[in-house]
Amino acid sequence: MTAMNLERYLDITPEIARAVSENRPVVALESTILSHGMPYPQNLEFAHKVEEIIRAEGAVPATTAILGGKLKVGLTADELERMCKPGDIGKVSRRDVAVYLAQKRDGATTVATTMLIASLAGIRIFATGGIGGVHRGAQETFDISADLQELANTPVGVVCAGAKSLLDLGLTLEYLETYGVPVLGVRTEDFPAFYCRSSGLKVDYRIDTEAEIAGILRTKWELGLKGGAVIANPIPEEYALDYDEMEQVITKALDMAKEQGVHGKATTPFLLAAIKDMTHGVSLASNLELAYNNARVAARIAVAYCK
Ligand code: PSU
Ligand code: MN
Repeated sequence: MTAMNLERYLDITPEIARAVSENRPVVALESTILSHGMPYPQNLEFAHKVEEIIRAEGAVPATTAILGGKLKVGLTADELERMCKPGDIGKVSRRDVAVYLAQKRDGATTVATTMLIASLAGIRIFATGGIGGVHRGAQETFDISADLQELANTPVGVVCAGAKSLLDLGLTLEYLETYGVPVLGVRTEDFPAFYCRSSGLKVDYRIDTEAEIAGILRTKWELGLKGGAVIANPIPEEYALDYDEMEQVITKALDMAKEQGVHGKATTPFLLAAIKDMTHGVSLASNLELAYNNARVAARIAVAYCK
């Protein structure tokens, strides 16, 4: 995207703008995980704590959102609250961005949109929970998250705990391979399945240090290769959930979605909420912890990338 009049739309806090211009580490964060992925008020507590974790590692957090006709990079406490309180915040993927800006609607950024905004702001590293991917049954529904095309095209490294197995993780990895997106395992050979340390599938490369990951990203972009990377960081052992139990819950959630005719952009939030309800909040605790862990690793990669 060659952006003209970018300053008309991009609103970066002075702290983040300065860090980017001085080549100091910055980590982008998404807001769909807040508005549509977690309940209030746990999401607000999470939003602050995840930023503190990034700061403690010596990087600057940059939570993104679309507010008042601007692509926001860095949110005030009031703005974080706006993203977290139940209300009328939309879910903004790439296709929604121009509509939300032009109509000054307020929206939460998905992985795809956060990558887009981060790259416009000069930020290379982004921490989240899980990425979207190829949905089960995509052969029929064509439901493939725009996150994967963003990874194919936009130069941002995304630290995540893999993806939830409500997706077809095998097809998700095939898709990433086709589009030239490396999948790097953080101190693991296994592709993690969000709540579980392994999906039974393998990452492309196990990488043991944040510095090596930073070096791989640098090499990719110095070569002018477009697109990002999936940096798959498994949930800490003590918070991991049982794979077979989660599989049962997920299967039930998928059946409910089918019965109720849920489709399109509503699918992922519906499934996330159903899983949370069925696990009585146990999944929420795991979700919080894996995201903190991703923020910590992302900050370390960002620090190494700026050396
Ligand atoms: N997966 C999760 N938690 C999330 C999401 C996905 O485990 O919060 C969110 C992310 O913002 C991701 C988006 O980018 O859902 C994907 O939505 P879709 O499948 O509609 O592209
Ligand atoms: Mn979809």
